[in-house]
Amino acid sequence: MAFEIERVQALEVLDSRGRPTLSVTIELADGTHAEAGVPSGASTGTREAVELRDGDPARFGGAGVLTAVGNVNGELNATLSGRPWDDLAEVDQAMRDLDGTPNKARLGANAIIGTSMALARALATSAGRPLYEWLPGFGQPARLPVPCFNVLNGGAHAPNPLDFQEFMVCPLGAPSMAEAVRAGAEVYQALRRRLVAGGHATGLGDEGGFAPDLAEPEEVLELIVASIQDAGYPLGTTGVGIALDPAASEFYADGGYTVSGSRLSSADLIARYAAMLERFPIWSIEDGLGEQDAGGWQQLTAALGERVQLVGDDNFCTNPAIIAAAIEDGIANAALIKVNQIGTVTETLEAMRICHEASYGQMVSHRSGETPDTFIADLAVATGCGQLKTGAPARGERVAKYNRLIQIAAERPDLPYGLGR
Ligand code: 2PG
Ligand code: MG
Repeated sequence: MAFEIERVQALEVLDSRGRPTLSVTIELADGTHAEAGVPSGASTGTREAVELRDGDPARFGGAGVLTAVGNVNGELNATLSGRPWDDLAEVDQAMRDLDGTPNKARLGANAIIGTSMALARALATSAGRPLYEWLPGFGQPARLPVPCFNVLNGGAHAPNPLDFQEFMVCPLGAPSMAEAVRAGAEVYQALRRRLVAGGHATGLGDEGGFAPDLAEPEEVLELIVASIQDAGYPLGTTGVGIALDPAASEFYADGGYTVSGSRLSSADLIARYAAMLERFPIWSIEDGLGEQDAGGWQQLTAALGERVQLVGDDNFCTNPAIIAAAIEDGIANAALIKVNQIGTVTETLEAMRICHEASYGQMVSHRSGETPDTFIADLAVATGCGQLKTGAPARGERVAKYNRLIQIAAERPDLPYGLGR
């Protein structure tokens, strides 16, 4: 059904790291209002759509977004308002055309994704439907995703000596969404007790996970396994499994990797992961190798792709064309899905469709810089992808997404929970 946009407006607000981001508000001609908060990453892929920052050192150390705000209030508002549109995809395409660059560098992917998310939400509201029902799927029936709780932070998200960025606990065997969130929270509290008992600091990283002074990934994995057991859950598919995001691009340089001071080749790191799979209930590894290391990724996929989910993030950037090429090249078997990495909701859904058709998994994801916006919880449910990572079961901007899943589960008790495979 055709619709008209009355006005698009943006404000410069703060994200969860205290850095500026955009809040975009859309008003439709029928009076519907909707708002969206734009997320922002720290460990970013080089081929991500461009997040436009002002670069004015006098404001926020150059990180201000007033130019992007001006682009929403100016060009985007002028182009999108006061004419009929058929659907979200048509508006998303119009924004891409207006931007005119391949990576949204002129208007800013932050300006465009905020507008796209706000419009999706406005159209759902206008249609009287929850966002998770309104968002168009692509053949996978809706389901409640396994929440992947990032309980221990390192890498670019914490100042500790840990090179691996994310250690997630995933209640694969939970009987329901609410029980899954409970399991994540109980393991998190058990981990806090273990850290305190071990004399470690319990300060938090950017995604709400603990950031103790530990360097060896295996030491962290031992602590997490013990915490899952303390909390009374079985390990692995019947209980709580572990997912890793080493974010290896961040510790790759000059053709090799540096993990807790040791220099490793791609083959060494692959062997290290293989050994971890023997010892720990790991079911998913994201960015196990760097985005610069396509050959290594092929070896990784050939060596471990049958045993574990291998998720491309920095190397895929939620980009439909890049993912399609990687599928051809035998790289990974799943993609991380971040709306701001590609910059429109329509292209995000296209990336997920391409994965689905190639039997690649899809894990919807937050960014390390977030707002209380819960769009990605609805996106994960609507697309039936079965997995959502959105930080620790702590800190408002992370918890908001998990609480939204609990709300959706209560509204729709008919929806199945879990990975769906
Ligand atoms: C990642 C993300 C989210 P960032 O690497 O997967 O956890 O981090 O938003 O900093 O890119
Ligand atoms: Mg990642």
